[in-house]
Amino acid sequence: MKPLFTSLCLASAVLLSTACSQAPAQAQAPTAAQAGEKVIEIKNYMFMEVTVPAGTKVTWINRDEVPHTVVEKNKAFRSAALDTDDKYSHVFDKPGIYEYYCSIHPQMVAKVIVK
Ligand SMILES: [Cu+2]
Repeated sequence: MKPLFTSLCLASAVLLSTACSQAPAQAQAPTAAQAGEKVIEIKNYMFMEVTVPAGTKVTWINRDEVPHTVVEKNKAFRSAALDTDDKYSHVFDKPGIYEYYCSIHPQMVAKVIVK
């Protein structure tokens, strides 16, 4: 009888500790809702400057009748030539200031500030 009693005790101890350790694992992470998507329209040979939280997906849309590109100064990202209404997206995971320009019209400069 003694071995059976011992194993029953062990089994209930395992059940108890499992039930206890599951509770904190089910708590939800509260940070996921902050990052979203931000749209930048390229218009009249100009970008828009934006400030976004880390994790944001930024999408550029070319509203001009000429092609533009989106090229980061330190090559963090680089789009192909965007024709009218073409889009390009980049997800900004790390905080920082990202200066970029259009390689076809180098006077077009702007920045994305990631907090
Ligand atoms: Cu351009």
